[in-house]
Amino acid sequence: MRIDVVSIFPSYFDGLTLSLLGKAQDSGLLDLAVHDLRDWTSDRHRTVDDTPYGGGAGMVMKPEPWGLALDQLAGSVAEPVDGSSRPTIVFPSPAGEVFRQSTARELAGREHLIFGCGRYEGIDERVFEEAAGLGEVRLISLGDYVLNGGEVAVMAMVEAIGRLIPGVVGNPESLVEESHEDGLLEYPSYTKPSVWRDREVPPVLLSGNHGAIAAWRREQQLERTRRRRPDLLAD
Ligand code: 6SD
Repeated sequence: MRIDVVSIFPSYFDGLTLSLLGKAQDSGLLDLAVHDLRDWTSDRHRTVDDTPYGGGAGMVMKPEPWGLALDQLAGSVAEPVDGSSRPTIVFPSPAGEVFRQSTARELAGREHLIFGCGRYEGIDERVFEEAAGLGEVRLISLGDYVLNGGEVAVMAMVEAIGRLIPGVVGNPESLVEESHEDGLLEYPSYTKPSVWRDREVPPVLLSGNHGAIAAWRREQQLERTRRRRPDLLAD
């Protein structure tokens, strides 16, 4: 999978060279490139923002650098005749659809993702219209809170998507037993020692009875979900 990220703070993404996603890049499973939006400016000050039409507080990201960046990056991957490699272009936004595990699964199936990180009061609206001519545009929210820009949201999305690329997580069984994969929260985990500060590991886990362990874990998933996330069980 190819992922391009465009930001005015590319060093935010240095952490993506670590751990599992770093290995995925070394092994060629993930081709990740982070770009500085200012590379598509041409003035002396490498300007990416301007005052908003209609007035109001703050600055808005100018359309021209975004247009040039997206033209170049959308055209950077060879296009099969059927057009199937048109990229999916994601802009994080508190006004977008909520990012879920199902969204991560869907986007992990794409050949080419481009993430555009807004800053200031956001990006000139015409950039989204223009991007729709280059690929599928998705405005996606990490959750119902406001960040200062798209970078942290893109970090989270790239990590959630990247670990679903086949081969990135060493033991694929660890992908199916985690929170949100079956609509429930994950069961609790324990390791040695079996007693720590007078706290015992639930005895069923030491019983060797695999049927009883599976039943106990299911019950824990249901109980936790009822208590912490009743919205996941509603319908
Ligand atoms: C100015 C942005 C881009 C500002 C954001 C996304 C979520 N879920 N909260 N806040 C956000 C994204 C804020 O550019």
